Amino acid sequence: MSKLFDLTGRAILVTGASRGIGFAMAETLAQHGAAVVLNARDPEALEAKAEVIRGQGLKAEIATFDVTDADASREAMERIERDHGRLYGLINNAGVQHRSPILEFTTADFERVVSINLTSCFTNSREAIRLMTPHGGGRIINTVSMLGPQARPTVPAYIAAKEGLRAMTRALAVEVGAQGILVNAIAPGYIATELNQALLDNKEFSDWVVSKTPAGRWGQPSELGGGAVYLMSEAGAFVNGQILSIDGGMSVQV
Ligand code: GCO
Repeated sequence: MSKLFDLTGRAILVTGASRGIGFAMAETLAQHGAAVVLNARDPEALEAKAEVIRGQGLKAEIATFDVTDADASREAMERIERDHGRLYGLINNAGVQHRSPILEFTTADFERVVSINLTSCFTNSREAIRLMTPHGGGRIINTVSMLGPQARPTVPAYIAAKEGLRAMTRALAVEVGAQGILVNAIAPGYIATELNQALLDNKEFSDWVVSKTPAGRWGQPSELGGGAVYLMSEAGAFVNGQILSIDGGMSVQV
């Protein structure tokens, strides 16, 4: 059997992994042999999700920290290095959304979204790169969004942060490629997650998503896992600085 997508022996930290896309990516990575470390701020929710993976006879640990706490993030990654010999991969998936008309959108709202969705990805990537370099490399995936190049009203902080994260993906890819570290991004379309529950419950909005998506439906979190495996595996060994869109074609439809 080909080893092209075999992640055995690869310790991979996934942030925002107690639900939605983050958990789906972590579960699929574990199903391909990775030793996954699930991060979120709620230890009970994390442990319950880790048990779902362990119940499949697979490897899953938890690391409870707030991604905006740079020291806690670094300590968690150093612990993975001690426990597994190296941190092979990092998926910067943790993110928040804030929807509000511009005149009611406070500066604090904006700064909070940018702090979680962009700044924490920078600090965590820097600390992961510090650990990966002596081992000859590793992989970083940033969860961006279809929104960025495309926009819609009421979510300016999210769009700015996610577009910035696309740019940071390219910036880091060109800086650390020579160290064997590949940095890419996955851009989900509209996925049926808890973060989007308010949109799913809004028939007008949900019908709009379906009408604008060539695949004619919302995506499922499980449909993001394969892209993560690809970018973490030998199959992705020469992919660097790229944005992998997983959106049913929505980003290319007029
Ligand atoms: C929104 C949604 C989007 C999706 C996704 C789309 O309010 O429009 O939350 O941001 O989460 O990012 O690609």
